[in-house]
Amino acid sequence: MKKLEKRSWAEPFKIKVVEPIKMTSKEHRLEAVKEAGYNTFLLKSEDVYIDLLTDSGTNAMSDYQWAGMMIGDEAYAGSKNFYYLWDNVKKFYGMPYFVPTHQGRAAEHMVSQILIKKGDYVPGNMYFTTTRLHQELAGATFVDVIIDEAHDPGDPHPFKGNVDVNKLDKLVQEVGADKIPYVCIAGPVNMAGGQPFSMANLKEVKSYCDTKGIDLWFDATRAVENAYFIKTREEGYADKTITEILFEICSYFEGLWVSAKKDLMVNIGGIFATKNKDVFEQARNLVVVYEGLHTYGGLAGRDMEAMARGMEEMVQYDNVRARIGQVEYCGNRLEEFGIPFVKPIGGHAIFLDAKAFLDHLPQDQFPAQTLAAEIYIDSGVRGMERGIVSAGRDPKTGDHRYPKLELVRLTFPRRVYTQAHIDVTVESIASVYENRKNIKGLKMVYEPKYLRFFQGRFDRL
Ligand code: PLI
Repeated sequence: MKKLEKRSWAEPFKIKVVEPIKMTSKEHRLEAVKEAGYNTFLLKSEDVYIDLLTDSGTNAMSDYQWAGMMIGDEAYAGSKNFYYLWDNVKKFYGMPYFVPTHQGRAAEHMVSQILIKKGDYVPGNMYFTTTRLHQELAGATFVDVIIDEAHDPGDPHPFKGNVDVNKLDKLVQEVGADKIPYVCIAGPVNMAGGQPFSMANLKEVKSYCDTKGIDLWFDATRAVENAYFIKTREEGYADKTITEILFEICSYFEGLWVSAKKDLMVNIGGIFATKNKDVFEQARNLVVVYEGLHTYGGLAGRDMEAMARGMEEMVQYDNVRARIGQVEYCGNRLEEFGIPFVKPIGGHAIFLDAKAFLDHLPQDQFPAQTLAAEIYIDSGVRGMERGIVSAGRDPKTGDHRYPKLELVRLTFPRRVYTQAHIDVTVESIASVYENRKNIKGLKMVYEPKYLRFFQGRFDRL
C-alpha cells in the first residue's frame, strides 16, 4: 500500500462556463504553421489546441468580475468605475496618482516620453521587448544590470531578478547620475524566466540610488507573483500577506506601470501610477493625445470595473499559489523526462532551454523559433520564442543581438487550463525531445522594423 507522502493543493474555484477548443490533425497543423511563416504569433487561434502563447489578456475572469462588467458607467468623463479603480490603485499599489491606459505599453510610452531625454541611459534588470523599445524611441540606451546568474538557465539562484549594484554603480561612474532618469525594475523578470527580485536587493538598490539622487520606476505587471516568491523564499516574509508585501515593494518606487492583462486577470487594461504630482500632471495631459480622456484612458467603464475587482482577487494567497503551483507542476513533470528548462521554475511560465534542447542548431538558425513550431506541429500546443528573434537588432550596429538565453516560453493563462491540459503539453514536449536530432533549423525570410518576433516570417532550411 502506498504511504501518504504529501497533500495536494487544488484551485480555489470551480468551472462555470466552458469554451470548446478544436482538435486538429498533424497534416492540418503542418499546413497552418507553414502558412504562418513558422511564427506562432501568426497562427489563427482556432488552429491552436492548448494556447500557452501568453498569459496576457488570456485569463478567465471570475463571476464577480463579469458581474462588474454589467455595471459599467460608460460616461465619457468621470465614470464611477474610474474612481473605484483609482481607490484600489491607492489601496494595493500605494500610489496616490493614477492614469488608466488601454494596456501596459501605452503606460510605458508615457513613462519613457516624460522621463527620458535624448542621450540618456536606462539601467534595468534585463530588458523587456516593449519596455526597451519605448525607452529607445524616447532616445535612451538600455543597459542590463541584472545579476549574472539570470543569464544562466541552470543557475538555481532563488532571486535571479536581482540587480547587481556593482554593475549599476559602474554605469553611474561612466555616464554620470544626471544621464540616468530612473532605474527600471521589473519583477518577476519575464525574459529571465519569470524570476523574482528579493526585498533585500530592492532595498539595497533603493539606498544606493538615494545617494545618487536617482529614482526607481517599477514594471509591476506581475508584481503579485514577485510578492508570492518573497513570501515563500525570503526570510522574514512568511507571515506577511501578499497585500502587505506588494505594498512594501511599491513603497520603494517613485512610480510604476502595469499591464493589467496579467495579475489583474482581465482581458484588457493598463495602469500608470506615481507619487510624483508633476509627472502625474504630464501623464494626465499626454494620455488625452494617445489614449483618451484621463478618466478612461482607452478603456470602457466596464473594463475598469473588471480591473478594480481583479485587483481584489489577485492578492488572495490561494489564487496566487494555485497559479504558480500549476507552473511548478508542469516543470516537475518536464523534469521527469530530463527536458532542459530555466531553473528555478518561474512565476508565469516554463521557459524551455532551446539551446540545450536543440544543441545541434547554431543560434542564427533560430533554435527557439524552430522548437516552438515543432511543438505546435506535434500537438497543437502554442508557445512563443524568447531568444534571438525577440532580442531584435542593435539599433547602433544593425546586427542581431545574440542573447545568452534562447528560450521557448510556455505561458499559463490564469484560471484557464486543467492539470490534464498540462499533462498533454508535457507529453508532447517529451515526444519532440525524443525526436530532437531530426529537427532542422529555420531561416528568416521577412523582418519587420519594430518588435520583429510578432510578425517575422521564416522558412525551413
Ligand atoms: O502587452 P502590454 O502592452 O499590456 O504590456 C507590455 C508588458 C510590459 N511589461 C511586461 C513585463 C510584460 O510582460 C508586458 C507584456 N507582456 C506580454 C504581452 C507577454 O506575453 O509577456
